[in-house]
Amino acid sequence: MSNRRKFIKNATLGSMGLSTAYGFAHKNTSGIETKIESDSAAVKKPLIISTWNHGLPANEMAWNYLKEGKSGLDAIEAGVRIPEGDPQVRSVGYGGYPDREGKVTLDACIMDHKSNCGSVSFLQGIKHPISVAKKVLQDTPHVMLSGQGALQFAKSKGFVVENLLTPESESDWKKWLEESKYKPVINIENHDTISMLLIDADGNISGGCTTSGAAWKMHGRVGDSPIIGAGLFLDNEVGAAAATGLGEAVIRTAGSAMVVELMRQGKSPAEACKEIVERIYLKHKDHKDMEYLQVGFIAVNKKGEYAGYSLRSGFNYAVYDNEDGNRMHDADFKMSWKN
Ligand code: SD4
Repeated sequence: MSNRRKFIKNATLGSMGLSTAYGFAHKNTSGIETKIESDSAAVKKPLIISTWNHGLPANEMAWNYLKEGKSGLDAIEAGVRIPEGDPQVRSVGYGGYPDREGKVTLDACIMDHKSNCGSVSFLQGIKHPISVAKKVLQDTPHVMLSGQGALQFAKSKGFVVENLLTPESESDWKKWLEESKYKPVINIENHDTISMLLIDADGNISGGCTTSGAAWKMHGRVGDSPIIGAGLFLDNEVGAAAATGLGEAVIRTAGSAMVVELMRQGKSPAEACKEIVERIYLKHKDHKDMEYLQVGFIAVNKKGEYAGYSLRSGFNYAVYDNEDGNRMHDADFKMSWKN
């Protein structure tokens, strides 16, 4: 059956509360039992979930790709290219805030249901790092390319080098220089990283993540977003998770990988996201980062159950499925910004 026909069939079955057969309680490829209950009636697919308001247009594009029968990987790439190319989105791609030296440096990664991954970090001058990350996945024996090497690779693949610092971002940077205080104000300084997770019509999971990182970071700083296991992780037998927020805290705790492992042990996406946010809180409550710490996770399991949860208020995410279309959800959170 063509992918397009499968998409229509599964979307129809999904809306009837039915689905093609799925087994969830099984030994995975490493022989470890995955404690996700067998429930062939509950698989919700296709399903797309993305961080922040810019997730809505990104989901829309990714959904159209799936509808046309394109792969999950292509849909992720096409979806997150929307905020990457939008100069109004000041935390991703073109128009993203620069580092303290006025350089826009970008991080991105992408992963498919076979655990193939591609990633670029500290990449400059390329508007769509997600597409370079996909090329790393497809055309190299590696997972991650960084800095000059990533740029050299991008150029060899025909990517055009351009100035990504818009006049608006340059002027904000100059204003910041007057005081030069590093204090990332996540959710307030505009929207943040886009992370996208999806289940395609076959029930296969893929994910991607792209960002300009923390505004006014040190030159050379790389966050969690291009790091498989930190900013993004998935196991096609279990589910997927992705992060937004202060990358340092997510790296310290291997955030997304841990959310997926908790789901493997039988936790729901909501329980798994909450537990890892609690853990991040406990590890950081006496840390210097606590004053401005925000982290948020989105997660989806193989059944199509999904959730978002953040340390502090203000995190939201976009979900697209056949039943309810494309809409925003406010994530549950541990505390408000005043605590
Ligand atoms: C980073 N996690 O570079 C990214 C930034 C982000 O919400 O997601 N901000 O640390």
